[in-house]
Amino acid sequence: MSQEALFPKNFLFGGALAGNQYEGGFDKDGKGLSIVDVEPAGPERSQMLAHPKNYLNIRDDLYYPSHKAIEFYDHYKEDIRLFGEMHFSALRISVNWARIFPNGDEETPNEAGLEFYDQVFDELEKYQIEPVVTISHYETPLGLVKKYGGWNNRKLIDFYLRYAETLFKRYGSRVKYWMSFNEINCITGSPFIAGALVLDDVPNKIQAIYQASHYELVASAKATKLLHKLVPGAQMGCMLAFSPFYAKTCRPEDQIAALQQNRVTLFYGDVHSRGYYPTYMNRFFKENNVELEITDEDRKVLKENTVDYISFSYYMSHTTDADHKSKLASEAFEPVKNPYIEESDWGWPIDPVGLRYSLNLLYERYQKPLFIVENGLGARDDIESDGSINDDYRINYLNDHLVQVAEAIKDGVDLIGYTTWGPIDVVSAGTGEMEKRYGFIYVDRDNKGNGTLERRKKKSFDWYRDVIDSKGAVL
Ligand code: P53
Repeated sequence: MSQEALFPKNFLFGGALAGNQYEGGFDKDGKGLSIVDVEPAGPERSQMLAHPKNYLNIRDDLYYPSHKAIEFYDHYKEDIRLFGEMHFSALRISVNWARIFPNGDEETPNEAGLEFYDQVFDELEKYQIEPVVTISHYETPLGLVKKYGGWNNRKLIDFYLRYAETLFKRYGSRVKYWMSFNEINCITGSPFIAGALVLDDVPNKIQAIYQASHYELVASAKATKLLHKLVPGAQMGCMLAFSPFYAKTCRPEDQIAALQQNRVTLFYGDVHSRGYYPTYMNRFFKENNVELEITDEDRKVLKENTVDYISFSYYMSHTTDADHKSKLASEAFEPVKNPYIEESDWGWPIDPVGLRYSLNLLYERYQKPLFIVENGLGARDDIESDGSINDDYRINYLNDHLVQVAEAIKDGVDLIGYTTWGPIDVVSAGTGEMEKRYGFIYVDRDNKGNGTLERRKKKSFDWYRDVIDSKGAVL
């Protein structure tokens, strides 16, 4: 126990969610299909994500967990009350794009979809929980894939802006912190999830991925410009999945490998924060036959509309060496084991100190406020015979990470807040499982969609409330 407050008074403390992973109601009140709504659970999921072409229509023989998720759509009052009981000061949510523009290319928004979020924001206000909003969290309308080919099409910039403008006008008075794209760098490893790209038949995938990245970066800059114009005082952040790469040894070649591997992610922060393409990309593009369509207007928009803050998810660190360096992030996961750290049941390295390292690295590089908008442990939970759920492993994970966050603040890092991933159990984005749980609140639903949906507090529920109340003194 530190016995002193470790976090500043106005520090935002809470949880983070994405519409498609908890709302359910996938076709309610005029919502269209999003890309997630055709991502099945089970072994087909990874097949689908790698080769989506033949999976773009709903099939009767597959189970799609986003369709029902945990049915927050009908339980939002109960769930937000529980977040209020933990004394959250912030909740990060995403607006589910296809609720607002069902196919993505309509001229006018779906009013019933907008009303749902009015109600969610009303409920959050009751408990003085500040909403933090992701505009696009892996849920591009499926119509934009089928008709336009996803983010490889420049037209998506305008569809995205129409959607963003609708949100800024409707909710601008209630939301200060916005994020343009969740884990934008994940497009390099998961082009369907993060870029709505179907690359089954595309020979130069790297070309396609970086062209789509460019359009997303321009869309983000244009949305930033619009936000600043429509809602003075509101802030736009970029959002990175940040898992730093360590070099396996002090061999100089291994250090270069780690440097280059980190740039696969940092490229997105660099453009968002500095407003121009870093020179190290020239060589990468040349060596991979990538030629991007970038207009003078794009360059101007990027330059003039950099982000206000840098947000990121942190779950793990990675290790690499000169023999294992790879071009795209997904290929780089776990090729080299780090003997100094343990792994979760899903093979994710657990490295609290890596979070302090990341905070320092990002703050030095960008000199802008940071916001940790995801962190947590996905684990199986068991209910004891007395009904309790003793998730000490989750408490330990979060405790150790928060201690390192406090160290980083002492190091001088300017940090807006910390929101844990999935404060209530939700569908896993990567695997589609319900039983990879992150929550302080257990939801009775299994991998196949069975269960009563009852909400039950885990041991970590009271622990997190005490952390928030004491501003970290109990850590
Ligand atoms: P799940 C991979 C690596 C790091 C973060 O992930 C990732 C992913 C994608 O799976 O995604 C973020 O549910 C994402 C959330 C997601 C969360 O991490 O696979 O922003 O939507 O649920 C945890 O365990």
